[in-house]
Amino acid sequence: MLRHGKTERSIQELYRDDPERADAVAFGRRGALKGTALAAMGAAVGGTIPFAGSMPEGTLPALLARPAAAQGASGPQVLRMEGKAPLVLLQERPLVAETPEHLLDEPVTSYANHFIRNNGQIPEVQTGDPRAWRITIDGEVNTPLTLTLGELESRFPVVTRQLQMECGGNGRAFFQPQTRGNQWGNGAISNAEWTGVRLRDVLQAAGVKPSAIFTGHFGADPHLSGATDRPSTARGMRIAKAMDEDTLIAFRMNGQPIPHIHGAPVRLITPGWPGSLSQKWLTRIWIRDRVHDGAGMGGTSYRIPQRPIVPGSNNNGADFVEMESMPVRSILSSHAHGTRLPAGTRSLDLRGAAWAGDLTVRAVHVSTDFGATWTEMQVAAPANRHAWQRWTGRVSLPSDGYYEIWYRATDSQGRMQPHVAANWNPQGYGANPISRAAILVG
Ligand SMILES: Nc1nc2c(c(=O)[nH]1)N[C@H]1C(S)=C(S)[C@@H](COP(=O)(O)O)O[C@H]1N2
Ligand SMILES: [Mo]
Repeated sequence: MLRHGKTERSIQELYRDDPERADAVAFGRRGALKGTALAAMGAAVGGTIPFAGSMPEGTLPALLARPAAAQGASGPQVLRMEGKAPLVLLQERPLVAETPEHLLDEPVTSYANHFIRNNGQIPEVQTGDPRAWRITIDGEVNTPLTLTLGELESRFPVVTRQLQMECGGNGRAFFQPQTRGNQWGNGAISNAEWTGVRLRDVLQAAGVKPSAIFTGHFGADPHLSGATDRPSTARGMRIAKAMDEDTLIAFRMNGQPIPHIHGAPVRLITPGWPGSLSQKWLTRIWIRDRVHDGAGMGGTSYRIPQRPIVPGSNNNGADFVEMESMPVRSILSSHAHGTRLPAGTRSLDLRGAAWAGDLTVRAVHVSTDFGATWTEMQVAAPANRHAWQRWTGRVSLPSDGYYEIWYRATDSQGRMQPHVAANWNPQGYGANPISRAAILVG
């Protein structure tokens, strides 16, 4: 915290409201960043800055500028829930918790480290046989179906896949100006192993009519207000994505029945598209002859501008488009942001993951000198389509001091994570800027 006038505000808050002022308060006038300004910055980050010469002017060191949620368990509030790691609690009601990047070090995301996102209340835990749970497929189909979980499992081929699920708002905290919604860092992502049946097979059994263009999803979670006639969320997708062989009606996560908080006993998994399309506690799929108009559809909900709009401006989203495949992103999982390493450490073995919605990741690069030079990492192939890709690599450090690990991925179409969050939109979707983790040596 930093004294500023009569009230104490965090440098993050000040930076958000008035970045130039924050920069001046923190470091004095930067100019060429030498002499006292450089010394002040070094004092603020706890070490000399070997690559200060290539630091972009007007940028706060990552140690001070990264969103609270990205700073792991030192952040404001920690989730306390049985079997769960100390995730960062972003909201209690509805319950929302982010996984700090360094806890995403497992190739397959465990229950303990899986993020949580709810829009409504958490439904009551079901008693009795989960195989009796029913889902309905209706609307633009020849034969509406009501199937129990037991029937789903016995009638259709059962598949197991590692699938990324990422909240549409992942990275929201990187937007300037701030947008409404949970201030996610990069941790609203998982790559669990899901077992279920293909939605496509079930839709084919029902017989999709030519008039079908969209799905509409419903779950058993009550609206946050408790109103029983309002679904907490009811999103939908283009039929083509519903017909993708990786879009599953899932009933096992990592070989076990799906834990309650993650949608027991049955949920959708729609990998690579906004996580909101992975309906938990699934009860019904309504096949529509128009773009679905349920809760969380239309306007600025999960919709993004086709042409950039003025950041911070009002817009009703009328000419926005649905957010579909998520943009390329990388995480660093080997070192927590803010890690201090022993004096004399001269190289770092780095690890992380990267993914790009329906696409794959072509490359991951890391810079330790504020982007002046970049080192290419090794990127493994995905375990299967729509799984994330793990990356590893080594960087060397010339001396003790304050470093930032900058990491960025490039997708299979050559699109790279941008330097700052781009295509600002009112509800903050799709922010995927290059990430910066602070590391102190000595
Ligand atoms: N029924 C229901 N399904 C839901 C939600 C919800 O609030 N209710 N939230 C969605 C959102 S926004 C996301 S990002 C994912 C999160 O899944 P998780 O809590 O298992 O991580 O679930 C989706 N499915
Ligand atoms: Mo989400």
